[in-house]
Amino acid sequence: MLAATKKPATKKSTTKKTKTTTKKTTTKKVVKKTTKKTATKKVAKKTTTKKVTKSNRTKVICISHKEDADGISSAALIRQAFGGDAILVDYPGQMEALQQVVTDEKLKSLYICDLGLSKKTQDEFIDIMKTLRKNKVSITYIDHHDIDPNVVKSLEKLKVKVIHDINECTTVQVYNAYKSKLNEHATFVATCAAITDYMEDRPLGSKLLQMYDRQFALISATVLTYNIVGHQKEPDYLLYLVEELAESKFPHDIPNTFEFAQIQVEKLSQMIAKVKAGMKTMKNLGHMEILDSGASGAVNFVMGLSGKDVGVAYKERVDHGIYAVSVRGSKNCKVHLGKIVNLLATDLGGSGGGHDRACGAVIPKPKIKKFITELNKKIK
Ligand SMILES: [Mn+2]
Repeated sequence: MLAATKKPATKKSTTKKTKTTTKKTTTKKVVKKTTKKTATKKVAKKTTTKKVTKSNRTKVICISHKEDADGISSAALIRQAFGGDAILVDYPGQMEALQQVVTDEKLKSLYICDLGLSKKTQDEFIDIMKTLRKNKVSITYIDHHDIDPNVVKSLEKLKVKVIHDINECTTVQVYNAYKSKLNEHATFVATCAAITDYMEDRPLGSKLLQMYDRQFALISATVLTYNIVGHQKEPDYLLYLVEELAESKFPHDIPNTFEFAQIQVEKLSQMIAKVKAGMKTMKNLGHMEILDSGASGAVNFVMGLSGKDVGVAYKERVDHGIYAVSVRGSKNCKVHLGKIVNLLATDLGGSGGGHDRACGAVIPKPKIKKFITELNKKIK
């Protein structure tokens, strides 16, 4: 307990440091690059108006997934290759972030990483891309979630660069596309991302893992993941991780990461007992409502301990009137859970989707039982 109370305190102090440094350095960098320009710009702004705003576009932004090592590592490699700032979001927060950047008159190029689209979001997504392209913003969409082929067509028509392969994690694809702009350490960042996305056995992912001692890569990926999962409510810490990875730090070189991982491991071990006590089963799945942690941290235990090939964990987001749902399939699960959940969630007024054996959804609170019973029917 002492350790548990001690560590977050040190963490807070580092986070605070980064709170100020992250923002300052990033803004400083932009200012540095454009000091002279902005000086003249400001003057120019006063006299002319629209012509200037066009040439004003200097900003690079990467919107990436904040919940796992693949999203954080993608943002880190984009930062190493192109500079700029990251905006880290979860799936439901993605559209809000896009609505925000679309109004940014300084935006020059936008990278969108590891954020799948669903039936519910894809039309609005394309509309926002249209507006950005009208403003001559260059856009690169890099992902590995299942995607509607018509969306890819629409994006390519708009000259959005689409890098999409369901067979490699996003960071490996970022690495592969931009290796000439990245240093050697980027291979390690990509390896860790592949491990956490269960994709270190894929053609590119496995080649990267071969470069490193397997156990060293596994412990690094795991510690990184636990630090990401345990800091979901501290956006500045997550941005700090992006910076440190972009600057070629190993997870063990980032202060307190192993100590923090130990706290997470202890929490997870308590989860095993809770899941054993609270889990329910249906014919084809195990499910459980989670009250005091994230659903995604519990879902693998729900699947594993239920003895079923599909596990569902759901947590209420009280102020939103919804459940955040995580779904996992075992290796024996032969259906594409991401596709099924995308359709089912949309039918129930929510949204969702993802991979064949790992996906998530947002479900309106009154529909959660229906979601589980329907999913149970659809996966036999
Ligand atoms: Mn991913």
